[in-house]
Amino acid sequence: MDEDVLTTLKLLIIGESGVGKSSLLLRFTEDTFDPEQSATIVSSEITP
Ligand SMILES: Nc1nc2c(ncn2[C@@H]2O[C@H](COP(=O)(O)OP(=O)(O)OP(=O)(O)O)[C@@H](O)[C@H]2O)c(=O)[nH]1
Ligand SMILES: [Mg+2]
Repeated sequence: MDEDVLTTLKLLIIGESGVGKSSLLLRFTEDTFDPEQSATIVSSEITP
């Protein structure tokens, strides 16, 4: 085994809007929390 190989981890976070997906990721990657975290994608109605 090559000891220098870096492992890439891909993580898919799925959930209802506003449940805290971005906050969870920010806590994990930067150990920070923003109580006014804005929505990642501003919701827009998808009409058939
Ligand atoms: N008190 C508290 N508030 C939280 C927690 N996690 C997230 N929030 C707040 O809840 C709101 C929504 O959090 P987000 O991380 O933006 O949620 P999201 O799932 O990424 O939302 P979308 O991007 O709209 O899908 C923000 O105001 C956060 O600050 C928590 O563990 N405790
Ligand atoms: Mg988000």
